[in-house]
Amino acid sequence: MPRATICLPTYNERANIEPMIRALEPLDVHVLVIDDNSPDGTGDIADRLAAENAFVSVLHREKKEGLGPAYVAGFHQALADGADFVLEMDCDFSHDPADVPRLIAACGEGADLALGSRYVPGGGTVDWGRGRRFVSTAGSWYARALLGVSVRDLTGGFKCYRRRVLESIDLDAIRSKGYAFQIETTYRAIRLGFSVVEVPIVFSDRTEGTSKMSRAIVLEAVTRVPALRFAAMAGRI
Ligand SMILES: Nc1nc2c(ncn2[C@@H]2O[C@H](COP(=O)(O)OP(=O)(O)O)[C@@H](O)[C@H]2O)c(=O)[nH]1
Ligand SMILES: [Mg+2]
Repeated sequence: MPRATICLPTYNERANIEPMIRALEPLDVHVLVIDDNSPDGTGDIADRLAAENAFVSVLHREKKEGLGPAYVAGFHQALADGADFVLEMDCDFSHDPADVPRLIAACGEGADLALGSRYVPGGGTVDWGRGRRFVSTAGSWYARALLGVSVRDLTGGFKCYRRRVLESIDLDAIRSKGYAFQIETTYRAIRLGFSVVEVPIVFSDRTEGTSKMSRAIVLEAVTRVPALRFAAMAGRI
C-alpha cells in the first residue's frame, strides 16, 4: 500500500488541532504536525495526540519563520520516513479533510502533483469577503501571466506531491515563506517537467483561531513571482 503523509503546519491552532487529527484519523494516512513553538500550547496538545495515536508525529521548530520553512522541514522528515505521497494542508478546516482521498487518488492515477483548486469548475470559496477574494484571484492571475503557466490556482496550500517531485526539487534553495512558497513549489515542479493536475475544492474560512496572513506575505508573493521568472530564464530553476 502506498503511504501518504500529511504535513500539517500549526501556529496557534489550539482549538483546531485535536478536531483536525480526529477528522484525519479514518483516512489511513500519517500526519506530521509541524509546530513553530506556538505560544498557545498547540505543540503540547500535538505531543499528547502523538503519544496516543501511532499515525501522528510532531516536528517541533524553535520559532515562527513562516509556512515555507516549516513545510521544507516537514518534507525532509516525510521523505526520510518513506512516504510515497506527501501532502500540504492547513490546520484550520479551510481545507476539508474529506477532500484528502481525492488529492491522493489524482496522484495515484498518474499526476506528479495534485493541487486542490478553487478556480476550476466545481471549486470555489465560501465566507470570503470581497477583499480576500480579490487578493487571491488577482494573485493567481498575476503569477499565471508572469510565469506563463496554465495552472488556475497557484496560491492554494492543499496539495499532494508524489515522492519523486520533492526528491527532485532543491528544497533547501527555496526562500519563499508565504503564498510565494505555494507558487514557487508548483512552478519548480512544472519546470522540472512534472505533471500537475487541479482537483476542485471548496475553501471555507476558518471559524476558530486567527489567520496569519499579512501584508508582508502578499508583498513577498508580488516580488517573488518576477524573481522566479528571471531565475527560470537564467536556467537556475
Ligand atoms: N508552523 C507554522 N505554521 C504556520 C505558520 N504560519 C501559518 N501557519 C499555519 O498554516 C496554516 C495556514 O495559515 P493561515 O493563517 O490559516 O493562513 P490563511 O489561510 O492564508 O489565512 C494554518 O494551519 C496555520 O496554523 C508558521 O509560520 N509556521
Ligand atoms: Mg487559513
